[in-house]
Amino acid sequence: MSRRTIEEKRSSELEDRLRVHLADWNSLPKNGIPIHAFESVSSTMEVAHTLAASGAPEGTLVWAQRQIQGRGRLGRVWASPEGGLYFSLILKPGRALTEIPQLSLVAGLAVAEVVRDVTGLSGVLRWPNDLLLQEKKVAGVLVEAKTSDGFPDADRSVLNTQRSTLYAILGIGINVTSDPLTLPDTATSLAAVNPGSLPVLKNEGRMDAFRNPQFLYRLTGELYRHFHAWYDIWSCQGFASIHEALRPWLGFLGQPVHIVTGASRFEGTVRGLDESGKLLVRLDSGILKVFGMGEVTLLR
Ligand code: BT5
Repeated sequence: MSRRTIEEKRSSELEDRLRVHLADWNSLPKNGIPIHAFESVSSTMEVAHTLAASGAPEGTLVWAQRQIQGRGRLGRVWASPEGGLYFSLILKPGRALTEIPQLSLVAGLAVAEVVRDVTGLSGVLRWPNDLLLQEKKVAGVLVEAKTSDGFPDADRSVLNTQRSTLYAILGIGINVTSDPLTLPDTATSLAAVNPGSLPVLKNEGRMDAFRNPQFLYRLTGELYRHFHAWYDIWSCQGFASIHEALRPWLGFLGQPVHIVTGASRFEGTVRGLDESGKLLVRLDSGILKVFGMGEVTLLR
């Protein structure tokens, strides 16, 4: 999507509504947060890449009511009907390229905390980028880095440590009131999990609160603030504090799983994260293996 098409498709009405909920955020950048909001867009990732390549500042928010070609990792599809929260943030992390995949965990932590705050339910983070509620996926996180020598996704950034990160795009998708029929069987939404309380919206009825369009804007504001608080800590201090805060959220600890990376499949027991956010798994053979990427599924 070209810069011109982006400008033509922007919705100033949506941007104004979002701005209300981001107005009290004044840490970054100086003149308020640049917001690009759309009723419908191919993918907020694609738009954010175009904007970042043409110099949009760190903190720029790209937001959509629905996506036509929402994407996950490795070219997978992210179902993006109306009723979900979809946004991407432009980041210019001052950390080493090898640390960029940690952003997925930084964002996952923020998503888990905000979802708990608004639903009263504690989810489980499935390394490296999913939030599960009642064993179904309610949110996903995607990190794509643009480096000085090309355009790999962050998972492969370890291959050449001489490269530097020009920018990273963080994408977050949360199913809020999305119709379950439009989602994969493995997915759920905030409205579907029947939460007990909604501290953020305590003066409104629970289901009504989810179904109120204002809720999406408020959720965006909460998430933006929450993510940036952890992002600032990560930027200044590295992964150690994130590692600590993630501990109670990490799913499948001590449980048997299988992990698929590329064409390989492993079975073992999750032991936790190493100091750089990679997954530690005790394989059935007894070897402790470190995974930098992969799909983790619980073995029953
Ligand atoms: C992810 O990938 O979980 C990353 C999702 C990131 C989505 C955001 S929305 C804003 C921004 N713009 C985009 O275009 N993307 C980002 P992955 O781990 O590869 O998971 C993809 C898998 O999750 C799919 O293969 C399905 O099995 C499942 N899935 C697809 N849509 C889903 C949904 N809406 N809810 C839950 N699971 C879904």
